[in-house]
Amino acid sequence: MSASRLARDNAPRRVDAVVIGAGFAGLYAIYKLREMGLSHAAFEQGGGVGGTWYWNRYPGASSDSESWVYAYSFSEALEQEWTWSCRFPGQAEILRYLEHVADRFELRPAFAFNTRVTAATYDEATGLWRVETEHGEQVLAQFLITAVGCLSAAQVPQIAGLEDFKGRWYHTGQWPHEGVDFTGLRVGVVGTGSSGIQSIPVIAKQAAHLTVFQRTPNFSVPARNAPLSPAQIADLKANIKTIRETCRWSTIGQPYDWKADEALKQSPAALRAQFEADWAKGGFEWMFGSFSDLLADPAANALAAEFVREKIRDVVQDPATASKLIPQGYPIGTKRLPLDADYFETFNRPNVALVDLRDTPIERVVDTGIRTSRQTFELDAIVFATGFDAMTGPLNRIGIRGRGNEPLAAKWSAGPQTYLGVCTRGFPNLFMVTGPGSPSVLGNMPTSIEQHVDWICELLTHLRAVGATTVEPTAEAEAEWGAHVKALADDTLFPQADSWYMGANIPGKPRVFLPYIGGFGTYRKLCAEIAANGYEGFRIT
Ligand code: N01
Repeated sequence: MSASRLARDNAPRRVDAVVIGAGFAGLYAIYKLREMGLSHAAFEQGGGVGGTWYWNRYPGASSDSESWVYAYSFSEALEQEWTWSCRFPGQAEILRYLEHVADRFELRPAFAFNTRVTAATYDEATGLWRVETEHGEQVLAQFLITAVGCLSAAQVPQIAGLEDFKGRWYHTGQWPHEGVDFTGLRVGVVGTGSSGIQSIPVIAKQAAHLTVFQRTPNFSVPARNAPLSPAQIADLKANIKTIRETCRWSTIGQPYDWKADEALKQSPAALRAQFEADWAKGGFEWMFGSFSDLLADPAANALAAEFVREKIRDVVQDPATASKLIPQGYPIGTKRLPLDADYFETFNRPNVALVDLRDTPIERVVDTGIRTSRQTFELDAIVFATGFDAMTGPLNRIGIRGRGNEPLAAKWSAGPQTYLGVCTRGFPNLFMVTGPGSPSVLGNMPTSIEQHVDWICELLTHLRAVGATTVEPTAEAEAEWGAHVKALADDTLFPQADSWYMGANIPGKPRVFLPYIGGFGTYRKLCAEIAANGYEGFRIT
């Protein structure tokens, strides 16, 4: 092949927009870009669509939002034709749904799968993003849309000796697609966040023996999953428009909101009756559709925390195990509240043991298992349910460089700086779906994603309409937004916990509250106002 032909064949493709990620966000972004007639290229690291639901195939993985709202709302036909089997669908069903959406709207052909983006660099001279992939492909694009999720950078702890382990080890967020058969095995699970709390009861039923390595005891609320009856399905479909509209304006993107009442104003009997009634319903509503002071007033929070502690004591038969499982020292709800199916009950099984890492920390992994300061636990398999480098991790690891070749990770070294969680100064025409500083992880993700993608696409339409090519937040707007996000968080109990919301789970990560906590409905209103005022806070050129 001649050199000139080679150069021509390797010349970067030129498109209007590049999308990274084929989960809920990336699929919808492609749908919208196509609708707007913008040319696009899209890359996905995984071998198929699904994002979170492509990777998190651990036993027991399921949604914590009700199926009828953990879905797209952009297509009435889709809402009517898709039928969920139960209240909280499992990973396989959600993945089937996303595959259905990809096929129904012919979104798959837009994506290059098994293709990691290795760099995205803004060229000030041309005003274009140069996006490079692991396979050497280069694409030039005016707009770069990251749809990489908030919880996609899996975190395996740096524990000495892991390479010596003779058994198999797994991270819940990178689960083997062929599944894992734990039958007859001695299994250790490290971590008791949502992934641990969902997987532990299922693994316990399969394994010969399960040892749970717990660093911080967690509060958890029963999910009470159940199949949907034909009558419920008909009712949900008939009312879905109203339900989704309520989600759009609620605090956490769910079809309920805080009650007007405060817990501290209730009589003990009324408080208990309400807590019990919500507990019996299952799901997040127990906390986030409950009294309005639970996450703002320490005394109100303590009432809720004590209610759950009592429930744990009631369920767990061995008092010593119950006492290790009972969370203390941080307000309930300030670490992301898990929903569970018989999590605490699992510790009554004869084949399950709990190791409190606060008493006896892990010293190292050895060839036969995990050694704590007290003893070695012989294991055939280890499951790390140890979470993610949340919100900033997925963006920082892409290799994004803005004006002056500045790496995004360098700009954010003391914590993320964004305007509305969508854009960041110095990185023109970069749009982050559910980026840090957006409500995203504090609510129902599909609700957040649709709002972000719609808002970004309206902004792109606006740019075209006014003949502009570039949009970027001003320094003032970004600083004000950062201060606002911080001030709102500081007004709550959230900063008191060592949570991934605070970056506290990643050694060396700045301690900054990452999402916007002002409420999803408020945020949506604000975004709409900013757009209506000619995109206040943005420099459009
Ligand atoms: O991760 P986590 P996750 N040694 O960070 C422990 C979403 N999600 O994957 O609390 C020992 O919550 C850590 O201990 P500590 C949801 O938003 C959603 O469970 O840091 N232990 C903690 O117990 C969720 O919040 C769904 O002291 C170590 C656990 O590992 C988010 O993803 C399902 C350790 C990590 O908990 C993350 O959840 C699942 C170490 N070195 C997840 N490092 C649904 O919607 C960490 N830990 C259904």
